[in-house]
Amino acid sequence: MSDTARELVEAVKCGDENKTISLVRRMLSEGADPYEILYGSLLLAMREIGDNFNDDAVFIAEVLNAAQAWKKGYSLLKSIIVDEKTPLLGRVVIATVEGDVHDIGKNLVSVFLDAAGFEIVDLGVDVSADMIVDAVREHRPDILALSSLLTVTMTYHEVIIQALKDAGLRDGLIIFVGGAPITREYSIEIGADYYEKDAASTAEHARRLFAKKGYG
Ligand code: B12
Repeated sequence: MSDTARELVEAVKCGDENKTISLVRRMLSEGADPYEILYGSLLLAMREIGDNFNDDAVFIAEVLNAAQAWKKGYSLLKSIIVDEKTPLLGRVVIATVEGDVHDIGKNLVSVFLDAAGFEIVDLGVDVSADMIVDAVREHRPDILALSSLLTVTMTYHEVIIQALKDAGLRDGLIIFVGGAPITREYSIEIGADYYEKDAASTAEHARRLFAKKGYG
């Protein structure tokens, strides 16, 4: 890893937004690959601070500051990654489920789906089943992508799927679920269509589904 890449990891972990922005800008101007910056520094920083948090080495406030810095860096990369667009494959409604405010993973899934050629309707975090039913009715997405990071909120995916069935909106809708506590077995149990473990594999899977339909 280069000195600048390591410096960026530390800047994110310290929650230093200005330094994060200037280092990302510098790396881009020096020709670094945006995906390398994303995975090699920004996500590594969040993994490291997550591990520190798990080991009680940092407080939640520090994680939150790091997440803010992460967002700043990521917003600079997003426009570049998403600029490399392919033709529109379909529409995705995405949300973090009710009771859960974790959005770093969800945002990453959005960016990758966007870059793969999907139109994204992002409902944000802490989204209720009613809000999702309304959004599906309004936007008629091809894919609904649901995220949760807490074991107490992962059960809410099932509530959403039931609400969609009750509203007569489940048929024809492809539902992806994901987030750290979710497993493939759980996704099957609750009647979702697919589970994916990360943003890149989600985008690749979705792209393949739609390419098969002749859109890709
Ligand atoms: C950052 C963070 C926070 C930040 C969130 C900031 C933000 N804007 O997101 C803040 C400080 C707000 C926070 C708060 C809390 N947190 Co927190 N947080 C984390 C932390 C450190 C990192 C999570 C993260 O962003 N990971 C990086 C991203 C990129 O990974 P990811 O989310 O897993 O996403 C990837 C995949 O899962 C997948 N994916 C994600 N979504 C989707 C969706 C679909 C459809 C698909 C297909 C795939 C997919 O693709 C993503 C990208 O590759 C984790 C610990 C850890 N090591 O993971 C704890 C963690 C998730 N938090 C935890 C807890 C307990 C909390 C709090 C309850 C703490 C508290 N006492 O207040 C609150 C909950 C608030 C709430 N109501 O939601 C626990 C959860 C434990 C559990 N099993 O339930 C964890 C695991 C820490 C721990 N070990 O205790 N947290």
